Amino acid sequence: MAGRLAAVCLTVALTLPGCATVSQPSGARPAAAERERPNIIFIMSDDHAQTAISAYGTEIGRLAPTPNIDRIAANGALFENSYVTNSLCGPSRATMLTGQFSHMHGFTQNGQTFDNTSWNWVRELGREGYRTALFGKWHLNYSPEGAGIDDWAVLDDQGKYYNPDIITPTGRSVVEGYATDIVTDRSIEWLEANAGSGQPFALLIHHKAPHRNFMPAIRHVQKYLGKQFPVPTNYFDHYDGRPAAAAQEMNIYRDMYEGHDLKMTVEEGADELRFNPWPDDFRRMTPEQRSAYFGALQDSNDAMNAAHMTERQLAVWKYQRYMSEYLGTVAAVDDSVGRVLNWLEATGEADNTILVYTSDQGFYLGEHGWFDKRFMYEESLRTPFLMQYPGHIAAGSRVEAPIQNVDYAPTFLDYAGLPVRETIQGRSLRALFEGGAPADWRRDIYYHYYEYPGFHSVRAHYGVKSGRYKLMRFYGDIDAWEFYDLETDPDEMLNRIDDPQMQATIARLKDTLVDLRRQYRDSDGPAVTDPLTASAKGKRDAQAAAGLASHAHH
Ligand code: SGN
Ligand code: CA
Repeated sequence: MAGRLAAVCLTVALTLPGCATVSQPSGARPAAAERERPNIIFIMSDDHAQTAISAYGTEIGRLAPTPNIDRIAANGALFENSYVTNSLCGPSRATMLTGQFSHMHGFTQNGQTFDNTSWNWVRELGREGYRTALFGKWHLNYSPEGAGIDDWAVLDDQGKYYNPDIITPTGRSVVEGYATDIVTDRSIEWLEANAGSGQPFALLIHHKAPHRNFMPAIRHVQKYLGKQFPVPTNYFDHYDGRPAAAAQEMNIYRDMYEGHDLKMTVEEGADELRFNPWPDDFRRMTPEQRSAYFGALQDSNDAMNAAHMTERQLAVWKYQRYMSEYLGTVAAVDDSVGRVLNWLEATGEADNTILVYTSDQGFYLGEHGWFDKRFMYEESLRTPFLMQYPGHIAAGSRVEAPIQNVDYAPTFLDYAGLPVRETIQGRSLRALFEGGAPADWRRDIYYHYYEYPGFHSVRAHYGVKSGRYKLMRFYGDIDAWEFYDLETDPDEMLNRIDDPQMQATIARLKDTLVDLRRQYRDSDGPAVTDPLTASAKGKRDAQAAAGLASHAHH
């Protein structure tokens, strides 16, 4: 209770002069001046869907709760409308560091090389007296060398779940253990060594999980095995009227690798895996890890092989296996968040620390039949965002104002007492906690995805989300507009671009899109007013799905 009173005082200290002295246990807190400059802990996972966090009130969250991530929502704020600008790892990370859209920082697609010497908020805080560190996935190039971060140890490229290669300023080595735990251990060791030095700190914890190929820690392999998760109603999507959606290659029952991703064996009693084009993920495990991991799946695999399922039954089985593996990896991320929160609470640093949990983008958990991300449809456009700062953000807040990952950099600058740079295209979130969204807060979300051709064959597109409506333009070899009313069609199944009743709204959204592209200075891709050129039909390789869908009606 005393802690809570102290927290309330922090927000009103300026107006209630007596307050600041009321509940200050002598010597237990940093000096008043440093209290103005909070520590920052930025925890980001990779591909974590909002729907897989229980604080978001979802059915998956009920079946696979994330009690520690939920603590952040209880201590602070949960953002109900948090979006990315380009649903892909590298572009998203560059956006979070720079506060710019992809076309401005230049990292539009994975595989490009980020210029580490570009301005980023972490270096800026370091220059102003913060101790800074990053542990986990970088994925913008080989390492953060030159990015101005004091201490770092990163996973190589996408990172491996077991016994990952870790790159540090002094070289590279294989570290035995489970990636999420290794990254957490390093982070807590760093906190132990650097917190309380009188300098504020900024620590970035970037997990690999729950990214493909979805390998839980040994302790979690069976956590959700056999649990029945609700199959999305559009799992067997027909993709009618959505040519780009029909042409993707990110379907769970068609494109997922049965060995590499789903760890399915070839036959009952066998331990040989089905399609496994990148054997390194399993080969690098120790014999003990391998036998514990696959041993835990053997009965489930044997039962699957013995059942001789129909194509449709197998598609549903794959969804359940995917959920079990994906959510199993989330369990260790949640453990990690718990360890960091426990550390903050035990050391008394919690009151002076901003802690954020987010992901580099959202993810499909079977909606439209998919895994992966990239599309501007809701499940990958949305990303989790939870933030606590006791005394400054009211416990249990729910923020409805739409935010985007361009807002993180200006937020951290703001709280560190630094001016916002002109190059930044987002806006500090601080006002949202202090009196609510300003009248001129953004209403419309701008999005632009570029990586095509590429993994999973998602066509380039840009678009706007404006309240209940969404308008997108796919371009390139599929040139097509899509329009959705999310209120009547939250699953985005009905493209109403040709619906006569919608033409006025569509025209209004096109104008908004023109304005946003001008405001953010994006001239990549066709202009909004350019007529469609290529066939809108696209490759209809959704036949397998359509076949399964019609099967569903019998
Ligand atoms: C890897 C994955 C893809 C994923 C990309 C991008 N394949 O290439 O499924 O879309 O990463 O992910 S994998 O089997 O090699 O892991 S991102 O998080 O980096 O954007
Ligand atoms: Ca990612």
